[in-house]
Amino acid sequence: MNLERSEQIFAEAQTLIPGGVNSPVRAYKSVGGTPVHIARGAGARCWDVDGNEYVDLVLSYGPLILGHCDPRVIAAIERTARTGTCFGAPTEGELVMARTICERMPWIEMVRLVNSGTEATMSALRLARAFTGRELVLKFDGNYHGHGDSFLVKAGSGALTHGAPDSPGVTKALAALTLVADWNDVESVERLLREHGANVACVIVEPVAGNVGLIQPKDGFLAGLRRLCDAHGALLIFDEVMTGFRVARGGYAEICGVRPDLVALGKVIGGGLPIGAYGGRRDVMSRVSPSGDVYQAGTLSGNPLAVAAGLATLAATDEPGFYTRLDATAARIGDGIARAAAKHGVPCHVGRQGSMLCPYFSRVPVHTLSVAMATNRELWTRWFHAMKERGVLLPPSPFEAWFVSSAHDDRAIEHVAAAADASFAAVV
Ligand code: KE4
Repeated sequence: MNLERSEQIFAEAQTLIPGGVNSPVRAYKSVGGTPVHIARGAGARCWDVDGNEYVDLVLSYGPLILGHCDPRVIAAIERTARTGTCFGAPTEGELVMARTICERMPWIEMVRLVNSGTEATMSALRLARAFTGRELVLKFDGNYHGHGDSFLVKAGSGALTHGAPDSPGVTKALAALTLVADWNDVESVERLLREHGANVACVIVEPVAGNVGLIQPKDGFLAGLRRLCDAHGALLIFDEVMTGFRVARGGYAEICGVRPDLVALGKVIGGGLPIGAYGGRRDVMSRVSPSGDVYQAGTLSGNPLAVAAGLATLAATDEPGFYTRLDATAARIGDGIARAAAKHGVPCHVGRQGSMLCPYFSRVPVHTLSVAMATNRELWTRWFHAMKERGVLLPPSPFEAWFVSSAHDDRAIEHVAAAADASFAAVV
C-alpha cells in the first residue's frame, strides 16, 4: 500500500517531535513500519494522507463513541466556538456537565473538570493522600493511569511495550511510595495491606483492564478491593477514564455495583476534545481548593468547546437502547475475528467488555497480565499489518483495547470480518 506521504511527514516529524509523535503508542515502535498519518475521519472510517481508507477501531483510544465527525458533536462545537473558546471564568456548561456526570454516576457527589485523564488521576491521588494523611498508593501491574510520576511503575499501555515500565525521571524515592499488586488477585492486595495498610492512602484500579488489551475482572475482585479499603481506611479509586460512559450509561461501577470513593474520567466526556474529570464522595471532594486546601488548577479546565462536545456525546448515548446496540455491534466484530481465527487454526481468545475488545492469540482465556504477555505477539504483529493493508486500522500494539462506535454499521462489521479472514490466510 502507498504510504509515501505518511513516510515523508514522519521523516521530518522525527527531527522536530520526539519519536515523530505526540504520544508514544502512535509511533508503531512495537509493530514496526511507518505510522499512518490521518487526514480525516467520518463515522466508522478514516483516511490517511495517502488516501488509504480504513474502518477505524482505534477511535482515538476511546473518546469517539459516536464515531468521527458526528453531526451533533460538530454542530455543538461550531455553535459554541462562535460564542468564544475560553474565558478563564466559570460557564453554565460546566454546571450542566457536573450535573450530568453526578446524575449518571450517583457515587460522584462532586466533580472537578481537568484537561486529561492523567490530570484526573494525578489529582485524585493527591486528594487521597491529603484526605487520609497517608503517603503510600497501591496500583496494579499493567494498569495504566496516565503518565503521572507515581503511576509510571509497572504501568500498562505504551509503558508495557516500550520496555520502560519504571520510566527514567521517576525518582526512586517517589516510586517507593507506589505499591504494586497483581490485577485480579485480591490476595496480593491483602498481603500488601496487611504489611503497609496503615499508610496506604488509596487503591487505584482500572475496573476493567483496558491497557493490557482487554481483561474483565473476576467475580469478587472489585468487591474484595472495596472490603479491603474499608478495613484499612484507604480510599478506593476507580480509573474509568476509558470505561466511563463507554461500557454502560454509568460506567463499570454501574455494572459491578461496587461504590468507589473517587472516580477518574476522560475521553468520552470530551467527545474528542481534551478533557478529564475526577469526582466522588462530597466529604473527600470538598477538600479540593478553593473549598478546601488541596490545590489543583487549570487554565483550560472546563473548556467550553470540550464541554459542549462532551455534552452532545453524552446526550446521544442517553438515547434508549444506545448501549445495547453498541455492545451488539462490538460482539459481532469480536465474533467475526474469533470465527476467522478458528477457520485458520489460530488460537484466539477475544476479551470484551461492552464496546471495548481485544483478541488475544492465546490458547487459554486471558485473565491476568502474565497470560496476556505470553500471547503470540509475533503473529499478532504480522496480522496487524495485514489488517491495515486490507483497510482496518487497529491500535498498534497487542496490549491496547479496540474501540467500537455507534457509527460502525453492517458494512463496517462485514469489512472487518472479511479483512480478518484474508489477513489470517496471508500470515498463517
Ligand atoms: P490521558 O492523559 O492520555 O488523557 O489519559 C490517561 C489514562 C488514564 N487512565 C486510563 C485507564 C487510560 O486508558 C488512560 C489513557 N489511555 C491510553 C490508551 N491506552 C491513551 C493513548 C495514548 O497514551 O496515546
